Amino acid sequence: MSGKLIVVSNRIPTAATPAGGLVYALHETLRKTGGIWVGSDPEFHASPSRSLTEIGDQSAYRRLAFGLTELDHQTFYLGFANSVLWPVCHRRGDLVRMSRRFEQGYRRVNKRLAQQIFEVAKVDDTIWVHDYHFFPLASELRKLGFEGKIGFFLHIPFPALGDLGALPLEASLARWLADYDLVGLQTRADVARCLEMFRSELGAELMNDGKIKYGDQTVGVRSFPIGIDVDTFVATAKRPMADAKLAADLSGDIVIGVDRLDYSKGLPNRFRAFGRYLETRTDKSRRASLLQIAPPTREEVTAYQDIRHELEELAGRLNGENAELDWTPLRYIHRNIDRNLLAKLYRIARVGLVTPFADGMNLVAKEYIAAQDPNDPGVLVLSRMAGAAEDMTQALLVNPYDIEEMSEALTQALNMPLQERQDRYEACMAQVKATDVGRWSENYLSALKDSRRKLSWDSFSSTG
Ligand code: GDG
Repeated sequence: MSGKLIVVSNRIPTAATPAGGLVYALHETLRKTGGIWVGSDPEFHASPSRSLTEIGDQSAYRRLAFGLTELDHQTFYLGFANSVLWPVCHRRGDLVRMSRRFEQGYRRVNKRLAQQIFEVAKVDDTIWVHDYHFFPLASELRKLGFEGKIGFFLHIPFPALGDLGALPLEASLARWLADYDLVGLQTRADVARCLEMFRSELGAELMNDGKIKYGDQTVGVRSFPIGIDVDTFVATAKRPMADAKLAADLSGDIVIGVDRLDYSKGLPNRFRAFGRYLETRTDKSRRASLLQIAPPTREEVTAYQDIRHELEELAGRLNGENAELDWTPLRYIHRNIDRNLLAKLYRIARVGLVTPFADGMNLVAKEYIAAQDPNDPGVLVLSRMAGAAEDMTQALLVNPYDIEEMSEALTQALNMPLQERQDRYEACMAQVKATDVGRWSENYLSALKDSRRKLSWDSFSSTG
């Protein structure tokens, strides 16, 4: 890469070294390459500034924050991003809330951000844009005359053609994405849906090299399945739990679920399936517990308030009907817990229960596998609808709408012989290692470096 790397994501990490996950991987990438990370800072909520503002640690790379007004927050973030695009991409058209103000806010923020980035970007810089908040960013940058490389990575599912109909007419994902050099998606199924959209909306055609072509433009569309920082997670999970009392309290058959409290994660059906398992188990002396960690998210959006109420009611009923004086079948924790503790909880749990209705990838599935003791691993029960299921085929794959099937999978997982657990763990772990997040960002950036948006005359002649 000749110029500098500019990463754009909705939130910018403020800690000198951010803990875990995608944010950590991008931090590590920028630490090596140098460059700029652009994102919003919640502290700036009330005081938007016209130019990007330096925040946090600036030693290895620059962190530049953009501000959002209260109106931007309501219309761009809570509105178009999370009440239109998020439900459309997660096949929940019934939860879409339409408002012209949302569209205007989304366009306004993307346009303003493009201007702010344009002020700091040089033509040989590479811009890497993350997620659904910024679909139109490349189009806005191109309008300003930016000709350098711009890549996009979508972390959530790419919507099916039928679901795209729920978007306002002005919001054309095809036109927006066509202004990127490389569109990265999580899975091969996402790529197939994206190609279908390009064909149908722009009459685009697929070329031999996997790029798509329309008019005089090409755009690369490829899957880059995201993963976790495997070595760090394995090392953390291995360390013994500092709190001996907590470790003793958590003895027995623990089934673990860890999800932001989002309607896409399938939590009510998970609780129902666990209840069904308790009812149908033949050995009533066996007392499994579901430990569900579900930190709050987007609490200002009505659909998130509704799912919280539904879950609280279900949790109360499940414990009321099944608890004993000395046994609480469901522990439901509605707050964020420490990442190091999380790794150890995964390791203790006999089953990892991951049952989203739709999910770009699902990193919890990969974290659960990475945290296991290879000599005595637990079992991953995984929704077929999670992106992770495309490659982790040796998990116990379930239909998240089928309570009976999930309950049976729990019985199977809790009774699985050691050899089968080890075989399944090894197959899943091979996939977790193959998609390590460090390798993911390297692969993406190397593909972006080799990509080229405009079709030149020589590539016309080589493809006939
Ligand atoms: C989006 C896509 C895609 C959760 N609770 C706590 C906590 N977490 C951590 C998990 C995991 C992360 O949050 C969640 O990642 P997921 O991948 O499961 O889901 P989304 O947040 O929806 O992420 C998704 C991902 O982007 C990456 O591309 O896989 O499909 O929807 O790392 O461990 N971490 C801590 N305390 C908690 O209480 N410390």
